[in-house]
Amino acid sequence: MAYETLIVEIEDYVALIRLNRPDALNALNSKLLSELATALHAADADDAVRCIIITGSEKAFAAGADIKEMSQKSFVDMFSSDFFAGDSDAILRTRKPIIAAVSGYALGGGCELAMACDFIICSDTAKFGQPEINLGVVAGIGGTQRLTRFVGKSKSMDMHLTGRFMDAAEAERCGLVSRVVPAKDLLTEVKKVAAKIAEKSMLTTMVVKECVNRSYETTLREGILFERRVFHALFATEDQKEGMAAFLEKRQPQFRDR
Ligand code: CO8
Repeated sequence: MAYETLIVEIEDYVALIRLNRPDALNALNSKLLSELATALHAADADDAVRCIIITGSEKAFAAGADIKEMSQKSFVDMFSSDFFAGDSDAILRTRKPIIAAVSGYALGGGCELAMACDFIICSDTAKFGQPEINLGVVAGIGGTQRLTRFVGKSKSMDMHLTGRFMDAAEAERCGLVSRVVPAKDLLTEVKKVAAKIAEKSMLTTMVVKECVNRSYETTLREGILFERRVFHALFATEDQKEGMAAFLEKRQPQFRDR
């Protein structure tokens, strides 16, 4: 399918979704978010996809929600359309793993989009920020909630209240990103990580996602019980038998996602 604001390529079981509004530093407008929701839904349903990467350009992952599109809207416009709600939630409905590959600016909605992915790998040029305060607004796609869970209250307050940018080294130090790589190697490295994930049982991969995400939604005791029950349940799968047999037979497992 052809998109106006995205470039999608599927290769070796990995879907690479590139945000493509170069003139606006990949600012997120309604068209882009709706196309992203469609692309994620399609990738989730496609047996040829086992891992998804969302990336931008070298200069910008995404410089935020599109300020031009929003600037003249009223409260009634925003509220009655529940602006961005359905499409920005599409990422949460995606069951396959999603890696954000961030180079350059990931600001406002761009930082929020990256944080909504399962994990973030960034280049050494990455700059994260929640500068909405400079526009007289607040983050609106989860930034005040997710950034606080990633980096703690003090740094989250600092970022949201001052609107300052955080560089890649700080982002790695405080746990916002899982790895930092040189800018020229970003996609090669992220594709290698995606390929590694794509080798696993898709069934188990989706279960891992559910378990880790559960830790954001529930108490520790309930989360641990959920994890233990899921662990027990996986003994009903062929992939558990295959994974453990392969280990004992000193060979690579052949998972069949069942
Ligand atoms: N929206 C629209 N256009 C943008 C955006 C944006 N967020 N960011 C950059 N652009 C455009 C610029 O207007 C410019 O276009 P033009 O050439 O037509 O003037 C082009 O991209 C290039 O930008 P700059 O010339 O500014 O490039 P610089 O290298 O000088 O600066 C920056 C790069 C620092 C990234 C700068 O562009 C900037 O500060 N951008 C805005 C960052 C920002 O404030 N982001 C937060 C936006 S608000 C938001 O994300 C809220 C999310 C929640 C929505 C919730 C809905 C429910």
